[in-house]
Amino acid sequence: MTQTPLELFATDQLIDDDDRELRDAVRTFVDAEIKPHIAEWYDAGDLPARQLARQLGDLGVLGMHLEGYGCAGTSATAYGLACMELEAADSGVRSLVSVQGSLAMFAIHHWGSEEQKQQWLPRMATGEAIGCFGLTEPDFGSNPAGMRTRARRDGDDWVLTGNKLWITNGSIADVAVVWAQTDEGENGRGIRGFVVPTDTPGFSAPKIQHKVSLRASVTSELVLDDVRLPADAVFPEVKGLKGPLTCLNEARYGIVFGALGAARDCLEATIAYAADRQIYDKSLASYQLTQAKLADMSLELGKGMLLALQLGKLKDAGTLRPEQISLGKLNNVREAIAIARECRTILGAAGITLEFPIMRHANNLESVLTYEGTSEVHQLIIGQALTGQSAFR
Ligand code: TGC
Ligand code: FAD
Repeated sequence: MTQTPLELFATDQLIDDDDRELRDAVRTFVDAEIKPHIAEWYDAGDLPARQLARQLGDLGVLGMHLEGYGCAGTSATAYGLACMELEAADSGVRSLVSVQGSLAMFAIHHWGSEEQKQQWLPRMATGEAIGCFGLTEPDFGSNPAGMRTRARRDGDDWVLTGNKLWITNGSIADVAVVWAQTDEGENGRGIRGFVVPTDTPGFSAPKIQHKVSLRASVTSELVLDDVRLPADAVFPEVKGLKGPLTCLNEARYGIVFGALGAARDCLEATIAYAADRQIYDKSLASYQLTQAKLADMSLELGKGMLLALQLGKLKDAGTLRPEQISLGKLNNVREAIAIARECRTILGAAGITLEFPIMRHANNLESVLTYEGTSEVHQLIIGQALTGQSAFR
């Protein structure tokens, strides 16, 4: 009798009934509404984001682990498991949900004024309004403290000028959370967050073309050309990098689970392919070298799942620390990409087409390895936690 890799680890026994039920609902949605179309969307370099956001809102996954304002208020573990199912379809779909829920909505929920929350969160939870999160700039990715986007006071107003790059959902967003340097502190300490309706004069968001990774996702530049905002557009309390980094903790946590979804999808497709593929009159699955690869990949998938569930437990208990999230993001994305590439070898030439999900996942995972903190950044965060010494600069 054959088993799927995660059945072998019996990880379902570690998940409570409510979380499993939510996970299964997301899986059913993904199987019916996303998987049949995803290769086509990827090929076209686009996805029907507006319609999808509405469907994801109906499913209840947008800002699902937030409380109030129309959000579902689920456990963190349930949120992680939802990310896993979404990324089993495509990292671009998980990105849409991560950026909406963990970055844009979380930023407003955690740092916003009551008026900002009331204005945006209910519509973002239903998918009627789409959000993006602008931190990265052309010259400042891993080191956001150096950002050049400026926010200056003009009377009571704020005026924003600068450029953000590689911003998920940028061209389709109704609202952008934009982080900008003010003159309220040096070396990143004056960074503040702004809630920018994207129809504000001076705001534009051209779409980045010709990506060969994360094609089923909208990635954009944000251009802020003297964007004038009222005094109450700023997050009232938070100053410094702590503002955006608190949001990144949330999105990185989702990726810990999400990356495993992509890996699981690759492995399941590969096991099925190997069973069918005949080589020298025997199935490819019956060869020892194939089985050794499948066993090693299952081991890494299962270990990654145990790590993700442990981090979920810590997050639900309210004790999860950023360096622990880095352990999960570093390991699970690194292993997911290794699994995707190894699976591709088992499919041979067939592995390079969109008929199978594998090369699509492998290409997507190149972005996942880089965004939300590169592997090197997470090594440095873990290194700092272990030694007490910062090696960033
Ligand atoms: P450092 O001096 O260490 O810290 C500056 C201030 O921030 C606080 N802090 C944190 N707060 C909350 N959570 C964390 N994880 C935090 N890490 C640091 C820190 O306590 C300090 O606060 P205060 O009050 O004392 O000022 O900062 P640094 O300049 O040395 O930066 C180092 C580092 C590595 C933390 C940071 O630069 C980093 O993480 N770089 C990577 C940037 C990144 O991940 N960008 C992601 C952009 S968004 C994105 O990619 C979306 S992809 C789409 C998708 O998710 O699908
Ligand atoms: P760099 O920072 O230039 O890094 C280049 C290399 O140098 C990497 O290998 C890095 O690890 C290494 N490096 C950097 N610092 C050190 C160091 N101290 N020591 C040793 N090595 C180092 N950003 C947003 O703000 N919002 C978004 O919605 C968003 N979506 C994205 C979507 C996609 C598809 C992609 C690809 C990116 C997205 N990003 C987004 C940007 C992403 O967060 C950045 O690409 C990432 O933080 C890395 O920055 P960078 O690309 O400028 O690389």
